[in-house]
Amino acid sequence: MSYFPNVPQIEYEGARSNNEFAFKHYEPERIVAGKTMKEHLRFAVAYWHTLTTGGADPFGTGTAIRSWDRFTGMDLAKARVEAAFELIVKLKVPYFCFHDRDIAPEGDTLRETNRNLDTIVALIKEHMKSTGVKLLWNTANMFTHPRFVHGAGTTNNADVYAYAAAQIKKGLEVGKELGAENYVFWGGREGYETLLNTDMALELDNLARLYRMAIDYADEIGFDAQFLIEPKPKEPTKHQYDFDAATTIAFLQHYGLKDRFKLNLEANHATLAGHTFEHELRVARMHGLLGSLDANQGDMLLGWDTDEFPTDLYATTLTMYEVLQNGGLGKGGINFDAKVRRASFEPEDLFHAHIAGMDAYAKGLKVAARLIEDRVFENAIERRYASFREGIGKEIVEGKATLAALERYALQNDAIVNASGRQERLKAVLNDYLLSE
Ligand code: XUL
Ligand code: CO
Repeated sequence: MSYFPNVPQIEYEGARSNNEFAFKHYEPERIVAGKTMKEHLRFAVAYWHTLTTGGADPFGTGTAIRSWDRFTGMDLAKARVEAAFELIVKLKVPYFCFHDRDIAPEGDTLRETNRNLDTIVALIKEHMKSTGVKLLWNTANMFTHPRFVHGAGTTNNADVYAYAAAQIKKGLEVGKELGAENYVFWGGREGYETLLNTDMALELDNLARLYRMAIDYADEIGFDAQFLIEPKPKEPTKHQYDFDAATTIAFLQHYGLKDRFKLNLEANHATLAGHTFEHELRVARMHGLLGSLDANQGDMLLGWDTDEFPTDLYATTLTMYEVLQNGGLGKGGINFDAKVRRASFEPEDLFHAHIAGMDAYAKGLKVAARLIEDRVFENAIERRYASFREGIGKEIVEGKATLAALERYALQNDAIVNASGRQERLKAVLNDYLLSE
């Protein structure tokens, strides 16, 4: 039985193909910059957006036509697994990601909830084995249920904190069972609405304590996934503690957790923080903490997380530029944390959306590889900072300069000469590369 009878296996057909169910740029086995595209991009399907949610927004109920929705309860959860693997295999995506609550419904008690989870995890494990599809990461949903109204790791209620800890413990066991390569913490409600009722210091200390417990338990059970924190500045809370890459890195440094975590960066979260995606990647890369990506795009005119599928070629190119300069994503990958629009409610739209995103990233990879090969930006940057490779600049960089020495130099150096930054020229060159690839 097929959940997507109208969709064939998706294959690469090249840029001139007008087959709507074909890749135009994503050629999984093609070698680019020393590795296959598949190895570079490590795509993942996000279970929640693609299998679980149905297009509801604050003004209307779901619109999505999903043939598995004729089931309910655990039957629905099981049907979703079948649909998920059909979609993932047809799209040639090597990985998927999920929250515990995406794949199995909550029961009346935590015990029952865990039993539901175990049943679906066993089913998923069989499908992973027969298809070769792997789990990029799993995570715990500690934000949907009303118990998390005040947060999970940063709640004021110790009973809720304990519940969250139990959920994470189970999540680590599930991750180990399914061979997850990473484990993600996104601070769904880890933030605050008003400082008037908030003990920020205690909340942050408690969050760090929870992370430490997770590390200890993963070590205890021999789960060797890379831990990832996913920054987001706001939504659902007014202020999220993992605001952006820099804030999260400061947190990890402060609490001595930097060696065990990396960052899972999301494009739309960067937009909400007032950054470009490539800015977030650069900050993480500088600190050796670039872990994985949640690929999507926001809308510059909207102030919330629209989670659109990524189609902006400038963004995918500059993102892949950072990824290549990082030497790849290691255990991480590119997870489509993206949803089809509410009006794109037909099942085929799920394929169009993923194909669009995969092709946009594939194109970005190819263009970024050529830009790096030709040292386009490297040469420009090298020239721009040449003054720090000789004379007084070299002394500054080598830590030999003092204020007095620099004053002596400045006093006798009357004619300061600056050179153009050539921004428009560089943007034109970027366009040339994009158009000629
Ligand atoms: C929410 C978001 C989450 C995380 C996983 O904005 O990005 O889906 O990726 O909890
Ligand atoms: Co995300």
